[in-house]
Amino acid sequence: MSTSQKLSVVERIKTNSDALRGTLKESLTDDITGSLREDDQSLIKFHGLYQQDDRDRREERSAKKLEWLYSYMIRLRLPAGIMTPQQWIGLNHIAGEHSTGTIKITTRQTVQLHGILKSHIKPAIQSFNTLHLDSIAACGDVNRNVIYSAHPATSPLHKEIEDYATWISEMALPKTRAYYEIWLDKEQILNKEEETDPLYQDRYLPRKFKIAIAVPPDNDVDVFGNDIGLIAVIDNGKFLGFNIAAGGGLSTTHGNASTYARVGSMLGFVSGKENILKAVYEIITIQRDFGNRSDRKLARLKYTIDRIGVDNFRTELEKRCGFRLEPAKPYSFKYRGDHFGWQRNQDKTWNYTVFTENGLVKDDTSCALKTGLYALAEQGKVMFRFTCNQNLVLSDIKDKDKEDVIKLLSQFGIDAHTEKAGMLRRNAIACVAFPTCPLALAEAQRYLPALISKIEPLLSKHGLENDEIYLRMTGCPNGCGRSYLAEIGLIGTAYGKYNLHIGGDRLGERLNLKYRENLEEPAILETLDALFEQYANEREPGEALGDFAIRRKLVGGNFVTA
Ligand code: SRM
Ligand code: SF4
Repeated sequence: MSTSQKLSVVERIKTNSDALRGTLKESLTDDITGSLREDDQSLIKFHGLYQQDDRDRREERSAKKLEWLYSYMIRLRLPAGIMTPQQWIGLNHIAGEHSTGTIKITTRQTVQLHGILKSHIKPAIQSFNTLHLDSIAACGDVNRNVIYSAHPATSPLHKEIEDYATWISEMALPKTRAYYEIWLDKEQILNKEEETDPLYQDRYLPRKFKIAIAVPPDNDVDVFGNDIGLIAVIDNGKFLGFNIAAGGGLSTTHGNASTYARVGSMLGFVSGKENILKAVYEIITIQRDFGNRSDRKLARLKYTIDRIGVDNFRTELEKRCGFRLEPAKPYSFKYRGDHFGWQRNQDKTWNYTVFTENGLVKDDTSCALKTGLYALAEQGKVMFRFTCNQNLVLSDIKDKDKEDVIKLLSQFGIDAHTEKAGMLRRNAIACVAFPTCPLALAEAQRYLPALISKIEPLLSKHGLENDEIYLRMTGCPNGCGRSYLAEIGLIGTAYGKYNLHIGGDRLGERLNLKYRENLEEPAILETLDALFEQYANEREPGEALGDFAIRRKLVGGNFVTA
């Protein structure tokens, strides 16, 4: 243990949980309440679910002396974010039968369903199981969904490297059979030794853990915002191995100066499947053994690395691995957004990337997105790939099928919806926030589209409407929309108020810094108007907004770059 301080409450819950079973079975059958017993609310996260309530209805429920309107969010484990059309059809049905009906593509390349009532959790999980989908370890103090560059067309080696996402995800799955017993009614395990877990033991990790794989030239996964960032090194058309960065993390807590966002530190280069997996595994064990288990605010790997020091961390890693890391090899990112519309792959198949504003798949007056995607899945000629920018790539389309896909894209207005989205909007991200996120201080996905409609005229006024600018909004400083890696970050401080950060770079290698505090909408618009004017008039040729903000010292001090 790294600290002699008192363990946090969650540590006790984990070790006393009987391998994540807790009293979940009892909590589920208690129909007096829509909620779970307290400890089970922590444990259910390891099964990929969160207890939530409808925050829009809290006051009304409290006034009527009713329990809050509890429901559950499920998040799927989906390494590299890929689904077959059959799985999309199933997901669509499950969304309709058990949740609000809206499918939410997340910033970690998977999907969430919200508003699932307690009695619907088990049927929903059982239905997912028939589709070979699960939510094991999608949340909780374990390795989460392993994300992977989403665009097959940008690198000829995309398919070759893709399997690492699944290999790592499977290597880092908890060994407990609790998920199968509780949700799928599998027989209770009698010999507990069968689920001995050398990686997680009985205490799991001190905190959530995230791994991303980037395939240059794309950094669409924001590789430096992850606990482990693997950057594929490609030379002369050959995949050589990965540069490994560690200790990225994008959350802070307002008013707690010991918390900070951090980009991952480069540890070195590793080649060969066995050594790559070993290095990833041992980084996780170091965090397991040295991470802070007293203060959950300081428990992520970024704090462990800063406490130990990057060089000592590398030495410990090499000791555990039994081999040395080579110095990091050259790589070059060129783009971090999604490549919308049609793209041709090396294997002569096609992709069409659909704009999915803030990841919300539903029908509205301008586009029957959900119905259209269902029709495309029924047609069976596309694969579904989620992006970490909350969009969707319809991939693996054969030449002979392209016309059929075009017909459906047009019939449901999906192509028009994608093409008409302006540059700022299509690159923007907003987290969930209200009404389901219990930690939200301000709106995000319900508000950003309207705010962008007010920012777009300002861009046009200064001739910037076709510029590539990355704007991201989060309802609190946890950074779920990776707002600290944006050129413009809006970070909720209170209802209707945001800190405005600027100075992040276009490629996701430098964090932004706070520019203005607690702005309401009129002040946001006024500040951006002035910023855009200055940028339009004074930028150097080709200079990105974030780089301009740094060169002109609009935000000061220590710029943190990967
Ligand atoms: Fe997140 C907690 C939503 C990506 C940092 N995040 C939450 C919870 C579960 C709130 C809670 O703890 O009860 C949110 C659920 C809202 C809801 O109603 O659905 C939530 N996070 C999301 C998603 C859905 C945002 C989205 O709109 O896409 C993303 C789901 C990703 C996934 O599929 O796994 C999501 N969260 C992120 C990211 C971005 C990333 O990983 O690339 C971050 C910043 C990166 C990082 O981890 O450093 C992020 N979420 C957090 C944190 C702060 C963690 C920390 O280090 O302190 C919390 C709060 C916590 O863990 O205590 C949090
Ligand atoms: Fe909730 Fe904050 Fe994450 Fe947004 S950033 S989903 S408000 S925890």
